[in-house]
Amino acid sequence: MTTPLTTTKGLPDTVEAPGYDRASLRPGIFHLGPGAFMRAHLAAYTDTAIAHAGGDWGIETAGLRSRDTVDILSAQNGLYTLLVRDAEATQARVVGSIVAAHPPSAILARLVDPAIRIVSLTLTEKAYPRDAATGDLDAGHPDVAADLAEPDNPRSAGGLIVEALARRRAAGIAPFTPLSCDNLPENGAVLRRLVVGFAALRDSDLAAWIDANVPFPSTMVDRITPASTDTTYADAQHLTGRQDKAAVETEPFAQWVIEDRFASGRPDWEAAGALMVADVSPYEKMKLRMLNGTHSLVAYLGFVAGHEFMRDAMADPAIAAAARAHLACAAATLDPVPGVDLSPYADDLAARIANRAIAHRTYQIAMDGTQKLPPRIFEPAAEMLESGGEWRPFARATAAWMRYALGVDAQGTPYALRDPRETDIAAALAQTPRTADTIAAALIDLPGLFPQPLRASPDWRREVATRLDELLRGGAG
Ligand code: CS2
Repeated sequence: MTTPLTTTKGLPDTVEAPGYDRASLRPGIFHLGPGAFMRAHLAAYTDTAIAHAGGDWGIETAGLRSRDTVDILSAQNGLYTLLVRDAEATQARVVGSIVAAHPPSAILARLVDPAIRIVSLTLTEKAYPRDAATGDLDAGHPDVAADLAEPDNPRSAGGLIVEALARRRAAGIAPFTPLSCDNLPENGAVLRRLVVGFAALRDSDLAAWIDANVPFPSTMVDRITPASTDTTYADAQHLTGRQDKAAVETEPFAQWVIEDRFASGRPDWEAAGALMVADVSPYEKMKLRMLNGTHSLVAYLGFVAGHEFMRDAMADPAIAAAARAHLACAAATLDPVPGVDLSPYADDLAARIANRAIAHRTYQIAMDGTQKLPPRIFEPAAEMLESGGEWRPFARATAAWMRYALGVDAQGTPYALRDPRETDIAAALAQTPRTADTIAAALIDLPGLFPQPLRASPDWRREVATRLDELLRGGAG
């Protein structure tokens, strides 16, 4: 039997190991959501930052609900292998920045520890319960309602952060900095609104204190990271000689842009290549509209055409051409982004999405469409409709999502949508004859999904229906 990865001693020379003494590393960050993305991104940046500049910035982590990854990480002393794949080779690196992994029940006490100075999050879009019309906290969301009923036993990210900050304030402990690393425009501002909104429903003094004392920097995070598979684990074992069930695989590219506002310090993430800026919003918009929007388009077109992986979808000339058109259209919605030329950026994105070395499932990206599409597709479409710019490629992406939302493939085999609004979608479609016009109308009229300018536009409705009709007839939309 192969030895599990529990120590960095004796790793082959070809494997990069942490460049610091792990035994003396103390925690400074608590990370909510120890999924593959965090292990490919924040933990890797922090590993490099500690190697360059030291500091007690070890990462403790937990999932809000599940302890699967946590148990594996604990058994491996926090160690895991990061595989970086490109066309030529796969490089293995063992990352050492995770110092402890906890069950959900331990989170609150750890967030109150003065050693924890940053609480970072990768929880996906649906962990930010917002009212679609106002952007304020959705106080009716079941997790929010449960945490308001029992504030000292919170289970949502917002409830945990508010209770931990309240306890720190009462004990005279400086606040930590909440750091959202999720794919939302102005993710720090969104989190701030939710946390302050939640606190206000409990105690207006607490809300005012958080507002005045806790910074919520926004970040743009980027690294294409598919869910790990048995191939990931087998390749990690082959390259390191250790068994590793927490291994992750990713692409060579990584980008992190962070607003430099921290209450109690931060690691030297610049040493790992992070860009510290005053305002992240131009970068975030660029990445959401160009990378993520094109990702969603290719995932939906690819999935309904029967492509399991993104790389195979991009090998289909009709889908690759649609991706190119989408990239150009998305770029045209952006204000200038400091230091970025959007034309080579678009070329790089097309190559990254098509990367043959990465097995990224179309079905993985297709999930949670109602959460992902508003900033990626609907908001730029609404802006372009209002300003007279090009918006048609956004209608194609929307139609591709609608085709996916029907929940049956071209052979008539059903699949799960994996979307928090799948019940609403099924109910809207249940009473609808299966024509493109009626399907498009039913989905555009779902409450709180499409921005008003799109709902009100006959041109938008017609274009979406036309594209959907093409897809229903088996074309590429
Ligand atoms: C993808 C992202 O799953 C998705 O919706 O678009 O996870 C994407 O891979 C990352 O944002 C890349 O940085």
